[in-house]
Amino acid sequence: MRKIIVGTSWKMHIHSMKEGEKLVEGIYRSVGYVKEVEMFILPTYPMIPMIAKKLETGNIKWGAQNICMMDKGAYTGEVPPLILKELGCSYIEIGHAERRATFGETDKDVHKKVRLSLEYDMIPVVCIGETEEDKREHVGNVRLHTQVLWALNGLPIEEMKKVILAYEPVWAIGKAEAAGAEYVENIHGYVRSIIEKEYGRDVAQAIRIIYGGSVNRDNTNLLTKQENVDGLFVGRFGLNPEDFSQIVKTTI
Ligand code: G2H
Repeated sequence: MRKIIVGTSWKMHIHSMKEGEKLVEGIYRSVGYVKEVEMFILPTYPMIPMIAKKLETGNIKWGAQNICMMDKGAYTGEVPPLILKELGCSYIEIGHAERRATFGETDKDVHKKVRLSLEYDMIPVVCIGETEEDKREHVGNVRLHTQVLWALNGLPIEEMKKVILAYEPVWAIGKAEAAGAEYVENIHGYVRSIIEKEYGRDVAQAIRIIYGGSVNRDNTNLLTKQENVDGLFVGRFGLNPEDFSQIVKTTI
């Protein structure tokens, strides 16, 4: 039985510590003690210690929106994974479409980051998803197949089961509406079938596949009713405690 998980990435939408404090306090007040759903917040790096303090008690975990491919050395501007672990991060977002497009992150980079996160005992939340162009050219499934195999390639089976895949079709990110529930269910089923074919049924049934891309309080109901949708990854529409808690509650 896969536990439902709802996470939110604040991306770079929260522009000050004060704003971050207010938001995390509101979220904590409204869903901090929900037990039925696993929850996490991914703020920007400098906010992590503040978030960790605010979420010390209760059931909401936290993490980072990225991790360095290397764990130490002369890498200006990067953050050592051990520090993320020391700050209590439980989840690491990897390979978001914005990072792939704007910062040139490749499948190979994603793979290195997945390994490093697991090595430091943090759960990788690996974003996968086809672009608008992939969809138009009918190569969306090929894209997903490649991304899934790169993410999981060669991991020990027990480690592999910890990975969370976040299906975020690039064409549905930052839009008014999420992808349709039936479409999402089909893709999640396909992703699970890729895993089953490569690594067996046990792993395929254990890995959680969540949906992200313009999730809002009005479109979660149908999405989370789908058999292969194990949770949600929320962006803009979770930047308000009311909305985030509403989204969490629809998954229970
Ligand atoms: C997609 C999502 C966050 P938004 O990246 O998972 O962001 O809901 O703003 O499209």
